[in-house]
Amino acid sequence: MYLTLRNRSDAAIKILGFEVDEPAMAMLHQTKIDEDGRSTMHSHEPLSLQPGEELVMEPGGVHLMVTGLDEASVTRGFSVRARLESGSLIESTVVAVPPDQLLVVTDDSSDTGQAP
Ligand SMILES: [Cu+2]
Repeated sequence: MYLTLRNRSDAAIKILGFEVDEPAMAMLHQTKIDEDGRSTMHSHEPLSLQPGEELVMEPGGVHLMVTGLDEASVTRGFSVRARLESGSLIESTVVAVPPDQLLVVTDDSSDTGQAP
């Protein structure tokens, strides 16, 4: 999954990880291309966002790997929680969109992203 994260606070935040409802699992991954041109995935370090910083996840970079989701959750949407270093959880509902319908909608709805 490719999410757009924005730090709207005036302090830096660190996201230690993401949680979804069991039995599904979420992991932060980083895609890397090895010497043989193969694409491999590694778990990513905690994410840090400076005040006002926006991170747009894109193919080939950081992504949230979600496994074990049932079909209904994929179409209806499901809850994703970001666990911050401060101890708080930020919850958001995510609806999966096929890549050919990918449209990045931000809160101020002024910019749109393109499909890869
Ligand atoms: Cu992955």
